[in-house]
Amino acid sequence: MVGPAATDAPRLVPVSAEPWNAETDLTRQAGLLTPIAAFYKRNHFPIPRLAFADWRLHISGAVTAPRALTYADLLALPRRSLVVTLECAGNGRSGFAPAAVGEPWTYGAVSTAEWTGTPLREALAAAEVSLAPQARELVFWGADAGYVDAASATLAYARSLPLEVALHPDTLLAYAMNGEPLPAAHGFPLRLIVPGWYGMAAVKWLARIEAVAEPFAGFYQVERYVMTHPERGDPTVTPLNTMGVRALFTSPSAGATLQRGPNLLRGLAWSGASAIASVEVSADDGASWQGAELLGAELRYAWRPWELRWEARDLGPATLRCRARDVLGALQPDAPDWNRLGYANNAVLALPVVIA
Ligand SMILES: Nc1nc2c(c(=O)[nH]1)N[C@H]1C(S)=C(S)[C@@H](COP(=O)(O)O)O[C@H]1N2
Ligand SMILES: [Mo]
Repeated sequence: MVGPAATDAPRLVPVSAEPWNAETDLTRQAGLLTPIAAFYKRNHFPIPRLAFADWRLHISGAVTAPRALTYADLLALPRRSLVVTLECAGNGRSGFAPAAVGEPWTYGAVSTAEWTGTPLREALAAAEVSLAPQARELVFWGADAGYVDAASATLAYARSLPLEVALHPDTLLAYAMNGEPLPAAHGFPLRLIVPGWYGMAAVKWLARIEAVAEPFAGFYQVERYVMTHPERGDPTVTPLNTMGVRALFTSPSAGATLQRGPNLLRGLAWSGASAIASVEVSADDGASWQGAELLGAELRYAWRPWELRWEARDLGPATLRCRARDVLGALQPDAPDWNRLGYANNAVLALPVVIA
């Protein structure tokens, strides 16, 4: 399918060099899949360079017997491909005022690929792994690690999933992306894909899967990727899971000049919880909304392209807004839910343009 090309390089907008964080330029997103070279990169630590020859996926903890699978073992298992949109929970963080802690993503920490691998449940079955009755969660350990100031400790990247999510037939151990072996930056040789969830669940460079009897309390499980509102005196800590519903414009870009008369507006919409039901556009600060056309087939886990022919009547500056509703009825909020770590900002965006 789509492979890296030198001309794709400018499609990645750097956010930080080490660790490597970069967002995709959505105004250049055409079609459903993001080419690998343009796919956003989100890393907490330096990228580990692993060789598949001596790599093993260890399965341990509350299981009847620990096991280790080789790369060849995994390739021999039943294969499944899914087109899945991955969005960082921090996407849109720079839209919070006052500024929230964390990488200052604009709106390009989201991309879509076709992921191929084997359902995790198939791998466990093939390895004849039986979970002990006390097992409650599976913890996924990445091979990357580093010193984390906020934790005053050296940590590996690790995340857990409840058993029903981990063992869902669409939860994949993925070894290919857009038909190519997983690139180093995206988790070679193996990463988890949890369709519908924010990107933090998709653990890269998988080294070990551990069944545990108690809820996992690792740094990236309980100190990060949680919504908290200490500023309101609210002690509730809500772990993030599925991606919020959101629509974005891919064309025009912010500040573009449009002609008076008909203009084709285009964008993408997705929700982690369900398919997209509708996308609407407003040019009058949300007083009235016009329905856009959803394009292509509905894919359960992928963003949906949309377009609208919009008639620009008045010369001068204008503000366009788009908003999506998902099949479960979730609608984007008008204002972001400010939270200390700046997650899940899926508020309706205002796009300034000029009609000339
Ligand atoms: N091992 C490991 N897995 C990881 C991360 C990481 O830093 N280390 N980052 C997570 C986060 S926060 C996101 S958003 C996605 C990004 O995946 P990508 O770089 O392939 O786009 O990977 C997730 N998996
Ligand atoms: Mo992320």
